[in-house]
Amino acid sequence: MFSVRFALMFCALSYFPLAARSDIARSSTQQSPKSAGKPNFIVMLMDDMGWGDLGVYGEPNKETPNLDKMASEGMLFPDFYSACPLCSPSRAALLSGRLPIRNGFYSDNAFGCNGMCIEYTHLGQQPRYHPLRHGFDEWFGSSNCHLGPFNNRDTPNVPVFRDADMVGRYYEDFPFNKQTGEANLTQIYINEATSFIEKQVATGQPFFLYWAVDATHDPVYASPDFLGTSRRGIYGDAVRELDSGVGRILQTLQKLKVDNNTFVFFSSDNGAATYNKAKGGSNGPFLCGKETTFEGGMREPAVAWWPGVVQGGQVSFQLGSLMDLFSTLLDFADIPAPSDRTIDGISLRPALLSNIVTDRSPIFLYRGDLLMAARVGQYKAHFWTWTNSWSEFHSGTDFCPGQEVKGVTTHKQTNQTASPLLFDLGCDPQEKYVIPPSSPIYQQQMPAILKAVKEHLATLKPGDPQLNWCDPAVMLMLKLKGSRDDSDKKEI
Ligand SMILES: *[C@@H]1O[C@H](CO)[C@@H](O)[C@H](O)[C@H]1NC(C)=O
Ligand SMILES: *[C@@H]1O[C@H](CO)[C@@H](O)[C@H](O)[C@H]1NC(C)=O
Ligand SMILES: *[C@@H]1O[C@H](CO)[C@@H](O)[C@H](O)[C@H]1NC(C)=O
Ligand SMILES: [Ca+2]
Repeated sequence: MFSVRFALMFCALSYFPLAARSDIARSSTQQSPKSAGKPNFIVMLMDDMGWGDLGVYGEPNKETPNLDKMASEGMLFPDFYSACPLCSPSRAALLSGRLPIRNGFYSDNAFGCNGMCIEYTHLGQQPRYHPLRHGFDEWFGSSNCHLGPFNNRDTPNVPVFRDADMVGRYYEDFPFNKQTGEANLTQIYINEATSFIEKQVATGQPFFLYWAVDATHDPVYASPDFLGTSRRGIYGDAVRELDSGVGRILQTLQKLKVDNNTFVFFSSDNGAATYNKAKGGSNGPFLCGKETTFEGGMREPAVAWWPGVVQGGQVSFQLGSLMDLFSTLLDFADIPAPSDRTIDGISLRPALLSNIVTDRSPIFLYRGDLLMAARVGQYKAHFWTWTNSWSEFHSGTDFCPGQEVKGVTTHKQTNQTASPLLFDLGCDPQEKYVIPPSSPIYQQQMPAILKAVKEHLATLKPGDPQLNWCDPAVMLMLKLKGSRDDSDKKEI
């Protein structure tokens, strides 16, 4: 009987409300035995790593020799998006192929439950959300990540699991030095990944490895061999260590001679956290960062690698989304996509195999249940603009440091629907120059965008919002940070 082994590394993944459960895993078990030619899949998903953090995208400190090599041997996607500017909804979309508004990973008081809350609210602590109940055969990691230290009875430190068993807690059994940023977690995740691959190759079964590591998410960390080795502090150290992990995983595939039978895709769940300023990552030329629907919030680094199948040294201008990985993996695995629901992803097969660009429905950029913007071709229209509230901004949290664009990076939630702001991302990837509504380009492009949006909204059936509720145990850290308050939620 054919089966694929699924393994999940690390955090972020009890993100499986019922509607977003892993369809990939479920449908695979219904397949007929044709295992001989089945490819393996590895999705490497970084946390808050920005488009501009890779050498191949122009980061000047050259911290990513392995990723740069991966790109030179594979295909680079400069126009690739996440499905949400925040961790959890973005990840649920990747695993379900569906927009968060459909799969339920959103909050319906659009600007209400604030960004951090969405990010750190994991409805996955109940047993029913365990990855092993959603198609994964193995799991190492935690349903929450990068939280704490809590260290008390009411809010104990976050547990780490190996499969069904708890193997310890962050800060206690998996030490993390908040002063120096020293932690050996990335090394653990690299070793887990390579030993899973070795074990799977030995059994001859195809596998899917979801390597969702988080060293570039605050609190950023690195192990002793990498601490202090980059030119941009601990963030660069973390990037270097993750890059070395990418190298070790690819080398393991080569050593085991399964590289030409393994599709590897590298990306990130949302843009770099620009509000961390010099301690956060880089979104390259793009506007603002994490939590926003400007390019810096959702344009992601993306590299595909499959020696002998995906020709090396290519750049694809395919407009892509993390949700496409769902459809692409099903396509390569020869598994029909579920027909009982709308799938937002498309298969990237034509791009990967023949560098053909597929025309697709727009990339929709949501915050909560509010459609903020849409990209069609190289044009992007903003229907709403907002960065963060004035009160949050005045207390020091700036999503767009040094990048204010008047009338665009607004601190009021501004309804632009009557005259959407249009940008040509081809000549203005920085979203700096609004195209005037009176211009021929505007009059030519806007009707097509509005038509596509109208069709999208007309048929959209929102899932039950599952992120309105915030677990107080998880929210404690936000209280400690003290940077957000209730008044932020009310501001319109
Ligand atoms: C990381 O591993 C090194 C070498 O094994 C060890 O000396 C160090 O204490 C570990 N650091 C942490 C924070 O666990
Ligand atoms: C991969 O390469 C090996 C030789 O290294 C070859 O025997 C095999 O047919 C190749 N597989 C694919 C899918 O190209
Ligand atoms: C936004 O503006 C449009 C066009 O003026 C209007 O139809 C819509 O009701 C507004 N939405 C909200 C929530 O105010
Ligand atoms: Ca993230």
